[in-house]
Amino acid sequence: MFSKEVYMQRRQKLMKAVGNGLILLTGNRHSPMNCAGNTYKFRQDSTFLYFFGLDEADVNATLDCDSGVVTVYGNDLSMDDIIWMGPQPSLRDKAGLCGVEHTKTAADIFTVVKDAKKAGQTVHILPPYRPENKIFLAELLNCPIAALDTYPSDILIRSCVALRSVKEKVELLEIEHQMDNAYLMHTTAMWMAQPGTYEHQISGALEGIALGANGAVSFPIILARNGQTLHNHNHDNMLQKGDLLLVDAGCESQLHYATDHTRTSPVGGKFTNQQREIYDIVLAANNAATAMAKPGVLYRDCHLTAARVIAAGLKEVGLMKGDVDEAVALGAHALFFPHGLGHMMGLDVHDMEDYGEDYVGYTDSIKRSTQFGTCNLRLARALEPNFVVTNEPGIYFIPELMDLWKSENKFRDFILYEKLERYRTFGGIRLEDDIVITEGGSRNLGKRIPITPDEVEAVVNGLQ
Ligand SMILES: [Mn+2]
Repeated sequence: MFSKEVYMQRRQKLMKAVGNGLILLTGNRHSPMNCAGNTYKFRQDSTFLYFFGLDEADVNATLDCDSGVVTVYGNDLSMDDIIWMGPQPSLRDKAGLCGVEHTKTAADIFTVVKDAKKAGQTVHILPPYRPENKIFLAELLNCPIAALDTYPSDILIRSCVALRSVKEKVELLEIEHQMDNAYLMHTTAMWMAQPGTYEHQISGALEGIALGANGAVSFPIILARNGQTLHNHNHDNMLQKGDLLLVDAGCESQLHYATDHTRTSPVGGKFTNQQREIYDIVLAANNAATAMAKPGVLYRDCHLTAARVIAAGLKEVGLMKGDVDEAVALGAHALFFPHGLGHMMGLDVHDMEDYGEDYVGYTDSIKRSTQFGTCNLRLARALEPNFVVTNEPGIYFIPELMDLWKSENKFRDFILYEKLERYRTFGGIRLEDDIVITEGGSRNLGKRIPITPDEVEAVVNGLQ
């Protein structure tokens, strides 16, 4: 945990920003995997971690903006619990670690919320995402589960976003410290990218690195010779010489801060000329976006810059034609780059996505595009110092999408469909870094994981 002052200050800021009412924050519970006593690895709710740091199941909290009283609710262990799970500090002691003086039993929260409602106090909640918490909140607020959708508090969400978007020094240190494990995961994947190796052998090794560092993966690993499938979680294939292996993976620190990188390696150790040509374009797009990222710049403009670098590069290779700016404005590049440039990262890999993507990445004046491709951009708003964001352009050859657009004669003025045939089995390339916005620009977090084609080949060949 951070020092208790960190959590106390965050809670003060939150109560001040929300202004009045009772803020109700739910921690997570254990979630059964196949029976009640056999649970998934516990993951605390990120908002709860941010304001309390208490990394354990079955605790909840209220912050009374009107009286300033903060209370943590939970039960101390029974002798039976201690026999099975060992002794634990009392709830009072644990609450003390994050600077909370008031503790009550788990059941007391029902009375507190009921009394608040009776007194006409607004009860602020965040959008629940776990079924167990939806049931709990429905009981607590005495409303049907379906009606919970309309319940979350706009001001609470906005206040949490405002606080969590700007990373504190202690958070940046925690994230940056975790980058060594991210580096090890990705260089291990490169080193293992050999013919005859199965994808799951590599994903298993990477997950082991995350767990072995007393953390966890920050999201299910995306690892595939079929990199054109953007979120590929099937790891059944055996790698063959000449394949491209796309690995999008990250780990969580002990305090649950995420990393998220993507690298693409030539199986067996040598990019073909065709692969290297496309790789260089993606790398140029990544570098251009980082060079441009600074306070005041819309991340949407970084995304569009990356898209223009991609369109210009594909024009040079002979797969696109016409005016690059026009092609990107109309969305023709999205055949090859159908996702967004990146997202915020922090306690969640897609930071605060449980609040709703638009709250985090968009503002009242910066609205989400409806155009295919750009509509998937998670972060479009203006950057600010100490935002942590991912930069992850890619080029993919998705046969089904190429066939569909060709049959529809879509963007014939910009796309040379006949030339695309040679790329049907190419797969995809994505290159993702984690960057922090500084006062005057941006910088990579941690030592940059090998990324130039020469560097990557060297690692695959065991030379680095
Ligand atoms: Mn990402």
